[in-house]
Amino acid sequence: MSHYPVDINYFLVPAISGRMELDLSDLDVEGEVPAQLDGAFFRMQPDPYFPRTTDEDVYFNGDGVVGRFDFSNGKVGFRQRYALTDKLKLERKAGRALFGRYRNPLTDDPSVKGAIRGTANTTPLVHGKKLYALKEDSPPLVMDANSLATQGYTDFNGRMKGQTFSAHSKIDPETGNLVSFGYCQTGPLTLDCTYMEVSPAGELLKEVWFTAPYYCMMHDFGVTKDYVVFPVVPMVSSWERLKALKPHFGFDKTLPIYLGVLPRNGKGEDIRWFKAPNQNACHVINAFNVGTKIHFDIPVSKGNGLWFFPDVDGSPFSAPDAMAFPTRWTVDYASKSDEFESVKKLSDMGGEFPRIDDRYISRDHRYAWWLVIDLAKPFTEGVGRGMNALGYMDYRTGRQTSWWAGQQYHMQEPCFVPRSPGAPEGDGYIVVVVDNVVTNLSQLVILDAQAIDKGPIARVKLPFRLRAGLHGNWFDRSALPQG
Ligand code: V55
Ligand code: FE
Repeated sequence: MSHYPVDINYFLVPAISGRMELDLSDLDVEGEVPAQLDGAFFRMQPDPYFPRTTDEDVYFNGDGVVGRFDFSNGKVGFRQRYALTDKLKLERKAGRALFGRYRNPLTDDPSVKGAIRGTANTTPLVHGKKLYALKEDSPPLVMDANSLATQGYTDFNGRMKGQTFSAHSKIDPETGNLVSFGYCQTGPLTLDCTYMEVSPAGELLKEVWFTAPYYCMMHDFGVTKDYVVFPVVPMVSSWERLKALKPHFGFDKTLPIYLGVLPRNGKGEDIRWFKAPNQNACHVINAFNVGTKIHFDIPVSKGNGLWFFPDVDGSPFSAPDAMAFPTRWTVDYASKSDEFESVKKLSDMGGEFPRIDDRYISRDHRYAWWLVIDLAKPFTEGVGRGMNALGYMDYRTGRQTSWWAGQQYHMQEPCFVPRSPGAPEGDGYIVVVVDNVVTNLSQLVILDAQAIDKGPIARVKLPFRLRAGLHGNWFDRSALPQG
């Protein structure tokens, strides 16, 4: 078993909170939940509803389960429901799994041919009072943001012609639009991509088509005032791989990476692809532009970060090469060169799942928080090392700090919560799920966003352990439907 940097158990935890749908009120709290916090923190975990039909159980293939922590008057409730995808509805009717391997339609039961394979398992996002449960291989699934009842997939009244909508769609705080993109838009493995914007009223305002330089996992992107920015890293696939029942993705060390820059008011042909040597990156910190210059912040690693999508050349997983460090890539849309203008490492605290104060998406942000893998800290034998600390940086002063969750804890993606909707940038709290891997109990920990090193203000306790989650977002009560 590998204990470095992240143990495989962290993602599999098969027996933890399996198939649980529940409502809890007035959770047990150690410390004090800030009474002015009024809203909900939504988070998502993949959790296969039926046992797999194949030997493969890639964590990314689990059915989406939304958790909703409701904050009101210093009390916290928790509700958890499955995203009732078309896939899950078909499987529940049959009483067994019908869909096979992750992103491999060749492994499905013939009865479900043509059905949307999405699991809606990556990101919960509220926009226009609707909760979208997002997965990058399928359209957005609409849910009720309070009851978590599923309404179904939307194509925005027929206006969305592509087949996918990124799990890393973002709300532009300037326009209020939901800005999104998708890849493999005309079917699995195709090079067709789109950039989309949805108004707060739910109208698809644009769908701009462009072509990727090669097929790969286009997981996240950047939004600036004037541009959308697409990192292309060599987590690749092919029909040969799918026919051979290999994992959908594998990392190719021979390919360059690209950063695509498309003016938000432009046409697909206006995209420019900037090129850099082979390396890897996944979740975007933020992006902003100053004139034609685009600053794009992202944790970058030398090699593959996902051991369950192994290198295509068969080389073993390299934990040191998987460690990602926050980095700033700068390119100039007006440049004559297709090279990056500069590359700057921002921190020596390696990790992933970066967040900012989301009210600063597309603007020059001052603060970032992310999950750190602190190799100097002890971990629990037999369970393995997880992401064990929270990192903080202030770009203006250069101050960087961290909070170690402790030897018995693994951490999930943090989320910044403003002290109040109008509070200055970074003035507020971090909420972060931590899992005790010894007692198998999870907590939602609340920290002062500017003093994370002082430790939690409050620990909200769940009477069970959550599965490893992907992404989470906070929404003030004013963004939620009434009732
Ligand atoms: C990611 C997660 C996914 C997926 C593709 O974190 C990429 C990256 C949870 O599903 O399908
Ligand atoms: Fe993600």
